[in-house]
Amino acid sequence: MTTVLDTLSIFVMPDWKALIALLPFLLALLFIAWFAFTFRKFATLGPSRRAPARIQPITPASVHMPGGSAAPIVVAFGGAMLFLGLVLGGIWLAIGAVIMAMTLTVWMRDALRDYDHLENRTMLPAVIHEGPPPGVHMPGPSIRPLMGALGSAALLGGLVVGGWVLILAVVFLVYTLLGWLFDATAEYRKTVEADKTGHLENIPAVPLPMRTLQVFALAFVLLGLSQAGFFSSIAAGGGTGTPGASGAPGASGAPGGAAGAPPGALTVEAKVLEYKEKTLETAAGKPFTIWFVNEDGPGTPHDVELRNADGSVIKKQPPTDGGKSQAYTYDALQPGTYTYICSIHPIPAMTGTLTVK
Ligand SMILES: [Cu+2]
Repeated sequence: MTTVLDTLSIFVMPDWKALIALLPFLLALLFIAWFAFTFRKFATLGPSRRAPARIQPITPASVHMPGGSAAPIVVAFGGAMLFLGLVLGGIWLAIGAVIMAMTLTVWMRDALRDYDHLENRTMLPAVIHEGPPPGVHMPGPSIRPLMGALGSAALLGGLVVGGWVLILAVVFLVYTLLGWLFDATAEYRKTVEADKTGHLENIPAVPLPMRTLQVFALAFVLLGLSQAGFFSSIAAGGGTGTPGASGAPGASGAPGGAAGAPPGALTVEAKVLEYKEKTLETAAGKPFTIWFVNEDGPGTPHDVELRNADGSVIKKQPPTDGGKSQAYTYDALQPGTYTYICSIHPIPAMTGTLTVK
């Protein structure tokens, strides 16, 4: 009877929290269904083809255009695998990077084949126009979209890492977008002019700003390394040998490490977006302290947020900026397993398990 009542209660009084947690899965299912539907629609469109019946595309005389290529889709898959690896970390990152590199190689092979094809066909007349044919207006090639893509990528990276890298990314993106805006304004002026003269002229092509790109690239690399604590570890390594080589906790090797820790505290160190200690242990029924050492550079804050098995936060803690240390105190806990995680970078590398016995 009790079993029957228990089973019925699920339907009479549903666990709303669990149901809401299922929403993302429901959305994912909908998405997959929609994708399958679209895929089926395209797959069944037109007569079905059995390999290898594909007709070699023949370019009409005087026109050069590469044929259809699966490379962009393959590379998109490689990109997805790489991002998955970045999220899952560890061996998955290596697998994702290898798949990405392989898909890029596929694209390069395609491109090389295109190029060879072009080389062999010496008969192909190369028609070089001075500009668009009369009566056609087409803006010239522009470097702005590529720089916009670079800026967006830098911005996303900056949002993860924070600090000066983020500021630099914003500066680069603003620089790019302003340039794009000026180009667009100049194009618009030419169009207005054309209304009077009846002749539309392209704005002069913008050369690739190599020097600016080089300066930004160098600044990104230097700031990124500095934020990851690369230079401070070199400075520390010069004096006392490789940091952390002595291994034993409490050794004076770690820069600014366990030195200031309160007695009996559990130490957690973070470096390059990763906790060094991924498992901790403490006694049940006793208050305890986590001494947190952030060995990343200033501008890269981390914290140690202790969570219950259901994901609820036990005590909200302030972040610790790069190069600083902080004691996170906790009240006594029941025996069990708890998760500690960086609430700023909730990735597997910044997640650990606390066992309370
Ligand atoms: Cu963090």
